[in-house]
Amino acid sequence: MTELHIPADVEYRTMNDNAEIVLARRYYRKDIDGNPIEDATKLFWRVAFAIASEESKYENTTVTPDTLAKDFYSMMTNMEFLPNSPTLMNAGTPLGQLAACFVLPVGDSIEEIFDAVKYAAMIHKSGGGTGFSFSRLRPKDSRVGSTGGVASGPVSFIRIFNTATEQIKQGGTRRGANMGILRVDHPDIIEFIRAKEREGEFNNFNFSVALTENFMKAVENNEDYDLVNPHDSEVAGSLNAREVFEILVQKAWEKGDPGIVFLDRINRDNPTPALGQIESTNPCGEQPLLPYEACNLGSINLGVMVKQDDEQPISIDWDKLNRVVHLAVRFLDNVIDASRFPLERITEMVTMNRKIGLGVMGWADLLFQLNIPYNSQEALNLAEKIMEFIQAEGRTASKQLAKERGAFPAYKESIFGERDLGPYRNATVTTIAPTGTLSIIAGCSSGIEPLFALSFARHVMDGEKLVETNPYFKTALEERGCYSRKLMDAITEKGTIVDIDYLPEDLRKVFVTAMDIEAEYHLKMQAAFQKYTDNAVSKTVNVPKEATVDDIRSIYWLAYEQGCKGVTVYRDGSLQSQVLCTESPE
Ligand code: B12
Repeated sequence: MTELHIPADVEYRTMNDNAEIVLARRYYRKDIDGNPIEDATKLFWRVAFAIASEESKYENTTVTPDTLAKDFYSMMTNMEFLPNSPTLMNAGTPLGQLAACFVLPVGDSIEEIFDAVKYAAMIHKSGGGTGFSFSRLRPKDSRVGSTGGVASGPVSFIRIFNTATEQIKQGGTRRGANMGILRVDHPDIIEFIRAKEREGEFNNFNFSVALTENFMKAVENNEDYDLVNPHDSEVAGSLNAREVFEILVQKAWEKGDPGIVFLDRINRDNPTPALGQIESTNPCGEQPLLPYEACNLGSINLGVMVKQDDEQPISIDWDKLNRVVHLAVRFLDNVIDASRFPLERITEMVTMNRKIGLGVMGWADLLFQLNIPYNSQEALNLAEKIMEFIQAEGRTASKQLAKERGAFPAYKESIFGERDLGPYRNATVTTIAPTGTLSIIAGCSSGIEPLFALSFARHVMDGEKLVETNPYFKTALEERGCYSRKLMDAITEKGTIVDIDYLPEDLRKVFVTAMDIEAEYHLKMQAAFQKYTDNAVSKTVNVPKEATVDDIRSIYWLAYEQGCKGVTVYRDGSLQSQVLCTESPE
């Protein structure tokens, strides 16, 4: 690789310790002996330069690539916005695959199943995650015409996808991630719901049951519903909807899996129904896509979208947020042009719709600074206000790009074209991702999640332990004269301060953690952001160990009532090996 020239006026940047560990292990380019040949400055300049260079192919552009590269660089190194991991890893490199989310179809034949395994492997190698619906596969034990034998059924084939994923360490970076979806009316649904009973099985998958509105009504009325064999569309039996729902809830209570997705709802928001139905999302649930579609995401760090004038209290800096939204939309649209996909079919689908997914991270950090408890009506109102702003400005930016570069090619046959809403450059603009690694790099709270704990250990990258204490919390304690080593030890053990009654009441209200927050507020927060998000919102409702099966049932039901597109739950301690734990002080 030729050495990339960094202009003299590009400021050198260093990262915080945890970010540096993650970047060094997973993101910096390496030589053949595995030694890093990049630092943070080089990495971000490589990305900024590669993405800005795409600008030169548009005649009507309103910006120059050089200035744009510097703007992109500042936006990323100031941790105002970060693109998804494959863009950070691969922009400006020969691989050049920059999207995080893919959905692949799985057809009902050995050839089609193994094609999907192969395509998934190619995507995982480049750092992307894959979602599949297995609903087209004929059920277990049904006849296979060509051989006279019997079929193995979806669950058995998913095992092959899981094993293949296990073996591909994404170019030495990370293991692949998958979403496996099965419709609730598939005859093998009970086997699917129970598939993750044994811990460690299907560990490279998130499982979700695709619930239909008909099914939810049948649960409500305690009725039976039909199971349909996808191979011949014949009714293959029936089950009591309430009983199926109960098993689903019970399994989610036991092991955190399966989650649920509402397919009818997702398809109601499908911007291009003429191109096909949506049958799956990406691994973490935030990005519904058509078969063979891919999407690149990026997240704005809300924690730094604030200002403090004179002696005024901290407030949201709407001008800054506006500037970053517009710049980020241009960035993500350029990523589509810069990206090279492992399959021609994917390139075709991506360039037809040009979907992008701009979202947020650092939401809990923002609330801390504004002194607003996560579990309050005020926080819900602010969530709607911010996301409405981002969606509206994001669409304005996409319209502006359409003027410069043309609408997305499928615009005319899209719901926007039919309603004559004016051309957009992108079929979708907003998505809220979980931002696992990105939030570590940006040093902020992840996605729209509350803090897991005020001080906690993350067990990451097979053996690395990153201890995190929320900086806003530490500052607040210091300002109020409450900071002491003894208190910090107590907090590291418990993770929360709600029960530490000698701390000021207002601190205990504002600095709430995932486990302090009533499940209802987790859900309402997801719904508040979903209201103004084109795609979907990734959220895990984290509940304490003591949560009951009834609690999980209420969460799933509320997700349905609140208009969410899906939801995932996790009860603390329900898996023996956990990623996030509060730690006893050593
Ligand atoms: Co997950 N997942 N996940 N997940 N996942 C999170 C880690 C988290 C914290 C989300 C939350 O807010 N609750 C919880 C864990 C709760 C806890 O520890 N207290 C969680 C859970 C509960 C699950 C599921 C049970 C489904 C669910 O949400 N109910 C399943 C279980 C998987 C299994 O059977 N082992 C699940 C599945 C997944 C998929 C979609 C497969 C991907 C992981 C695959 C991949 O990317 N290669 C996934 C992701 C990406 C995440 C996420 C969003 C980011 C992880 C990350 O990149 N970390 C985090 C949320 C977050 O951190 N914001 C949740 C940073 C990098 C640097 O560290 O060590 O490489 P890493 O990360 C790896 C591990 O975190 C591992 O995969 C990561 C990538 O290789 N992993 C594991 C991911 N999830 C889980 C869950 C468990 C229990 C274990 C042991 C490992």
